[in-house]
Amino acid sequence: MVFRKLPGVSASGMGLRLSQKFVFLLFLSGLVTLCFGALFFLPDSVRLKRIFLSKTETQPVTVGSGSENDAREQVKRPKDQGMTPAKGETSSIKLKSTSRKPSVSREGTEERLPGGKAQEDMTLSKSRTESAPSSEHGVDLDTFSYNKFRRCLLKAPLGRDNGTPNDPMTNERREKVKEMMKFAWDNYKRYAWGKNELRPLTRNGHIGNMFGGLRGASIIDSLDTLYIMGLTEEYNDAKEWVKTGLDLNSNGEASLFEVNIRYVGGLLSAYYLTGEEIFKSKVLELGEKLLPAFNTPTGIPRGVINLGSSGTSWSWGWASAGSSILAEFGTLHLEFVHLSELSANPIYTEKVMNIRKLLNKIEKPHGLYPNFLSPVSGNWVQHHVSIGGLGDSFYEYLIKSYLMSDKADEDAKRMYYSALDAIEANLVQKSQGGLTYMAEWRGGILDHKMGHLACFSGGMIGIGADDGPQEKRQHYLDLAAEITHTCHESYTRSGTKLGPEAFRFDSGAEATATRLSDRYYILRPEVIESYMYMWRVTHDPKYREWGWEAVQALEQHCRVESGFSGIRDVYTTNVSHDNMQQSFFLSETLKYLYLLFSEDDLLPLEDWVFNTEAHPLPVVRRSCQQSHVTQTGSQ
Ligand code: DMJ
Repeated sequence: MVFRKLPGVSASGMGLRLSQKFVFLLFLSGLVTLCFGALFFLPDSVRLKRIFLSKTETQPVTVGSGSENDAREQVKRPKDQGMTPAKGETSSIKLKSTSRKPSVSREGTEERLPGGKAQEDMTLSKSRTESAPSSEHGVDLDTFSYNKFRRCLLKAPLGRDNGTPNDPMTNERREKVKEMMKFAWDNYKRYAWGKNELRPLTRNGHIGNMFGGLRGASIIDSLDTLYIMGLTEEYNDAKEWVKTGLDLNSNGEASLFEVNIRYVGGLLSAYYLTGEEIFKSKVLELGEKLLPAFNTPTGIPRGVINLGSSGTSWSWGWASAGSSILAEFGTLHLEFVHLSELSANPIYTEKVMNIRKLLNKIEKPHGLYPNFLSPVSGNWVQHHVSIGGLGDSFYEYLIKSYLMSDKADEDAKRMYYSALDAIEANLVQKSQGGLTYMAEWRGGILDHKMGHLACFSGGMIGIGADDGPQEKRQHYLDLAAEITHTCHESYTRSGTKLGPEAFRFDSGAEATATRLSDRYYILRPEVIESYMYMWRVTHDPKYREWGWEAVQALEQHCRVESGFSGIRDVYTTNVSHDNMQQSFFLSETLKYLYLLFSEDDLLPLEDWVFNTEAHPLPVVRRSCQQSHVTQTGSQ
């Protein structure tokens, strides 16, 4: 069919005139303008956004991974819902947008949270009238009330009069120790500020490779010592450096153990003593970086961790068959419980409770804990047992976990006393000269050697004496005193009156080093640590006397023009210095000496437990626990 054009009828075929067409077009364009105007000028509406924006743009930003083992995924606030605000607090829970990019797993796949719910948990922010900073790291910092924590202490942390002793001679000795601290600090500040340790002979700083690019180990390790000694100006300088100089965005390989005991421990105790928010925010930021170390088939962390975004971890090259070290993975409990307490995030406690569970279950040769364990199979790798290096602080943290839990952590208590029974049955020896010592055990064969590191055990057994079976109390006190006596002998039998790194009880030796390579002293604290605990437990004046002998020896042989240095051979008084002022000298050796000459109410043991780097951490009282995370697992 063909359409023909009719006269007077337009091509559109509607039969409209030009003027009519014009009016119609005008009407149409008015209508279109009105519709679009409505879209753009009406109030912002989620519905309209849903229509006009693409689906992907409305998805929440994903943080973390779906892998169960990925620790970073689990850094979230699981218990926010249902929290009722405390009196005086407004609880406006709101969604906070996060600028964090999706993290990428080592395999290179994007990591996602399992569901939107968890995502919401991670971004919940709770605003309160008590203003507190919010972390960029997915945890809120305002769940912990410092005031509430202080009210829960039984005594004032610094005592009635900062622990000033009544008798003038003890006070003079204490002042001497304070002077030593100031001298060590001033020289560090002058020649090595911001580095990890001072090299006092060459007057420069040492960085080393233990802390994965983190700096200022001596500053972090000194914070609490300066504070309790009343070295206010020095403490303020240290605090200022933490604010402006402590950079946690390092990408290096660090020892999980060393970063934990020095940095996490140092920042935690600085926070608990002072209430300064900067310490809390730094320690929570750092704590999160340590979590990927636990991503192993068993959850037993490896020794070395990359602090950068990869979170990769390795076993030490020297540790046989890729094993993890008992004293390393067994020395996290105290700090991690406090990380959970401060962040209200159970993840940290869960990580260390998982280690505990494995160690509790695994078969132990003669009830002993060997030093090497595979993080893959969860089996022992070698049967070497020692209360010194490689094993030491694992035992220390068992009894201290019990004490820090306000004596609630029954598993820790049971494991500690049965380990001690096994140690007594297999390792504790009496020398021909009548000295009690702890030998090392190599698959049933005894090595009659005791390391300086093992000398902490006198103090450990001393503080645990009261909580064992009543009938063994005196026995434990005697054992603690005997071991401390032996360690003191290792000092008195040297020319410098300082003890060697390891001493032996064979081939005619009695508490002396027989190998040249064991003769050095690097300003270690363990012997003095035991004096301090034994003083607190018994008040036998000999411990203060022994401490004073050590002060004099340190002054005579380790003090140099620009700081304190370790020595290469304790048996020669013509000393050769190793040119290193270790950070633990400031954190532990001088702190324990200061406490030894102070009244017991300076950091009373009812309220405080010292981590293995001598950083005081408060007892978490059940009635006062703030995180709702039990120390024996999450609720
Ligand atoms: C410190 O870092 C700690 O005491 C650790 O537990 C063992 N070694 C040093 C001090 O000797």
